[in-house]
Amino acid sequence: MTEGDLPPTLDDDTLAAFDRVQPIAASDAEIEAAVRDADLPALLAALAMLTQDPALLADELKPPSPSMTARIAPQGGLSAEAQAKARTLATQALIRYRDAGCPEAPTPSPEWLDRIVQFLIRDGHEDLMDLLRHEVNVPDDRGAPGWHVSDFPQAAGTKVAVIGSGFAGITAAYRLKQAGLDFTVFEKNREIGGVWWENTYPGCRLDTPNFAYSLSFAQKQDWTQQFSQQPEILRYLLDVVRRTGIRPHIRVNTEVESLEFDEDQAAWKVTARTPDGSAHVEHFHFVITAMGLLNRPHIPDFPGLASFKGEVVHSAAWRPDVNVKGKRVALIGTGASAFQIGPEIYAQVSRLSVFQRNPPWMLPTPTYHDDLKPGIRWLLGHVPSYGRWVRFWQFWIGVEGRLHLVELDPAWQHPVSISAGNEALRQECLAMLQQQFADRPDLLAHATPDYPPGAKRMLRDNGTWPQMLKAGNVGLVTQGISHLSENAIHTTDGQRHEVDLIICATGFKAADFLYPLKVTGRAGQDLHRHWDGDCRAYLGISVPGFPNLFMTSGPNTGVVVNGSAIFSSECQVEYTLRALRHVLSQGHRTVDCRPEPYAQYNAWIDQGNETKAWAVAKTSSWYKNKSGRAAQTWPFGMLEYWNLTARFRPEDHVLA
Ligand code: N01
Repeated sequence: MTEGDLPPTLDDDTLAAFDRVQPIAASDAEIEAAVRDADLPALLAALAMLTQDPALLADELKPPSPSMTARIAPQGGLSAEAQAKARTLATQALIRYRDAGCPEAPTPSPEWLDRIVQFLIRDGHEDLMDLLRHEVNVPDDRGAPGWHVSDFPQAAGTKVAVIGSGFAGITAAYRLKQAGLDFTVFEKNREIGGVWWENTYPGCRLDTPNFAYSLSFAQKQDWTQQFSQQPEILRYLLDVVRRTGIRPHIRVNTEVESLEFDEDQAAWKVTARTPDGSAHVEHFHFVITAMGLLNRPHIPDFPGLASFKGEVVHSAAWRPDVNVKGKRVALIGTGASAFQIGPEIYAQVSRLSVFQRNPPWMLPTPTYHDDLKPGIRWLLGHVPSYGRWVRFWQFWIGVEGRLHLVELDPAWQHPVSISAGNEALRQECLAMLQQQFADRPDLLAHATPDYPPGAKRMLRDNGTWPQMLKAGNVGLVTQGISHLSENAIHTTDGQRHEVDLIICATGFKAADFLYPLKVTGRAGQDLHRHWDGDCRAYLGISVPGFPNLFMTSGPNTGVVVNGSAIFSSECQVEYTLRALRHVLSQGHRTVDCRPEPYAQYNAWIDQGNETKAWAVAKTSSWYKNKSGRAAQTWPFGMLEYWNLTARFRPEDHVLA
């Protein structure tokens, strides 16, 4: 899919149009039916904002919001009685709103917003209010830089390069455009979208709800599913690019190969490979990397791989001509990618052999593949800011998420779990496994992880993975791969598995941040040599000695059980714009992080990670680097990261 696949013009090609809703023409009965499907706490909040009716915020309707276990309490844990009352009040409020002619939503006073948050979330919520305004105060883009380069005449001529045009690159480009800066986005692929352009494997979809996995400044109301499929997400990104007007700044088919800091010019010398294969060299004062983290395929160096005569494809490099029909297929890996591919293809192949090293823990998600309920879709399309409140509500539920269940209790004695909470989570997941494999104890033994939940990414399951494993033409291979030959994979038990096609769902070079970009900072220092395989950064964004360079999705910013990567990358971009404001407004040319705050920050991060399941457990995962340090993961809540990046700290930098 490319830009050409979008409709030529829309009625309203603006970002604001994403938020626009239709006036209500539905009957009372239709409204009542829609409300039956609603996420009630979010609907009460949206209607309270719309109508300012205090009855919608009655104490008895306040969601108790129990902590998350394997499951999320439906409707914030409201009793059946409270739910019934909430539905009646919401229906009446919508009917009154319709009868009044669907007036413009008033801008809520700070006191009223405060009251809604007190109802929805908690008392003593001051730390949340900025975020709330960022997320819900629709008419005002709270993430906007709030400054324009023309405010600072000394900053005229400042140029910024953005590397990558996935979610983070698009965010950076949009914010730079709002600030009026001269910027160029370099994209190695022939279209924007990053991983959502590259990953086209069968079954590719989100496993984080798209209300959270979308941009705060582009809240689409007409998602068809809660866990959207790849084409819908790519289409969304294409649409955002069009509506933000950043397309003319994007150079596709142009891969940045190296960055070299030029002290004289106080700028980065950017060398990029152009579509005709020639090198393009240009200086930019600032560089924002938006290269993603999980996009450089890792294909294990299996002995004999080169002698294999069949086809080999990596999940993230799927080609349209790969045909699985009637073939003997090997699926190597049982991570998030394999989990989506296997169930999608097994019915088409003659034989599917799934090569598993470690089974994943599965989170029960019965509605994983379902369309959004019609009532929810109707509410999203007709109730102003309902979608934003759903997003904020989901953020709140997920802000700590399952963090409390993956924290080590040093006094806890158990061969697998690491705390009482972790054991409770394990038991919940075990119960689901036991139920799903009740008829296949042989598979149950192999599908049961021997490490604590949270040590690796937990995968969503609605029953399709177990169903696939039980199919007559599917075999689970748990012996290690010893080597490959012309037409077979050989395992360490001496078995030979004949295959025509190998799908490597074997993950990415996640520990090698910015790979394969060559970055040469001050005094000729090479960033990869400096890191030596153990990547670190201040706030996940900057590294001392590499001035004017800002990363998104950098070291220790990956969220494991509590949030979305899109949220973090928006934090990183908004922080970067704050930093640029400071530098440009003060007439500085360079900003370089000081070594002490960098070291302190990383010590604090390491301390946080050391007590988490992903660091404690011995099992392999992409969260850890070769030295065993958790270099990818953010160990705290998302609100903490938001607050940490909300302010640029000049005292932590050398400004010159
Ligand atoms: O990769 P992975 P992934 N021999 O690294 C196995 C995101 N994502 O592409 O578990 C045999 O998780 C390895 O085995 P083990 C998401 O953040 C999101 O699946 O290490 N097997 C493992 O089973 C996810 O976490 C979505 O023992 C080998 C698998 O390959 C991340 O991307 C969808 C092996 C690799 O799993 C990565 O997921 C897809 C070897 N030599 C991905 N080497 C969404 O839905 C590795 N393995 C948004």
